[in-house]
Amino acid sequence: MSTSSHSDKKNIIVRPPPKSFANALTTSQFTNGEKPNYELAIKQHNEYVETFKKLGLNVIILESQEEYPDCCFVEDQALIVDNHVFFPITGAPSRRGEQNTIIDTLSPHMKSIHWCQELGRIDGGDVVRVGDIFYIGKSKRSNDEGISQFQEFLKKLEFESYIVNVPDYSLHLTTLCSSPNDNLLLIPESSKKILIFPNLPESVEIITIPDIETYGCNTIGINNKVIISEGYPTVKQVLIEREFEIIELPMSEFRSVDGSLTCLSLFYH
Ligand code: CIR
Repeated sequence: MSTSSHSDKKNIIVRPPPKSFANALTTSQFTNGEKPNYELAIKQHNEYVETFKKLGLNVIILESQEEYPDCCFVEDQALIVDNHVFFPITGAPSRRGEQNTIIDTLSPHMKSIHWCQELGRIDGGDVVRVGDIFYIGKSKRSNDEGISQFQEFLKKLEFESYIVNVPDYSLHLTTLCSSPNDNLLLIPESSKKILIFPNLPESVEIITIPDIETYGCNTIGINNKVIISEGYPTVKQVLIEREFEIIELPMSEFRSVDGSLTCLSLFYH
């Protein structure tokens, strides 16, 4: 979702977590190291899928892959911009094989296909689109080479893009912020000083959220609705005040391995 425009959300690709999900990578930013529970993760993933079905999207469900504990985090494996795709080389070597099924599923629907070249590294989770401007996180998963290749791809499509440094304690840029519509950016209070978004249009309102609700800053907007994680009252309140309809989803098991709402999907039209 982080690269799709708000009108792009017609088809969604998801993949349920595999039984090996307890071995997913984690920074433990959001937990004390406890492992996710597979059964509960499947239940939460089903709720996620049902939500998009109810919203009228065409949901494409890929098969889980036992050999890839992180395979449910499909967002990292493709950067789709207006049905043009850039396939990244993801920062975590253990996750690269997840991409093959995504390439096969997406490619027939794309207007053009572009490939990250060695030694570029970039994860889909490092890209946040705010209206027609792209912010690309420089994190431990994305390097200068990968970022500049993606920026070239965006330039050909006539989009502006800027680099935002992601603090070491966070996995991705999307771990810390989201733009539920073209004119809003949700970020945690302490990140406001660290995350610099160059050239942000004046029409964009930055809403700062208490640090204790950092995880809740990752949201998915669809028209006047916003999907948020359950248990983040300030996030909920600020969005209600701006007249959004809120859909809350339980995300505890994905949270424990740094996975937010946007990480579980890829959108195209
Ligand atoms: C990982 O470390 O790669 C996974 N455990 C979490 C990936 C989250 N993806 C995302 O932010 N797009």
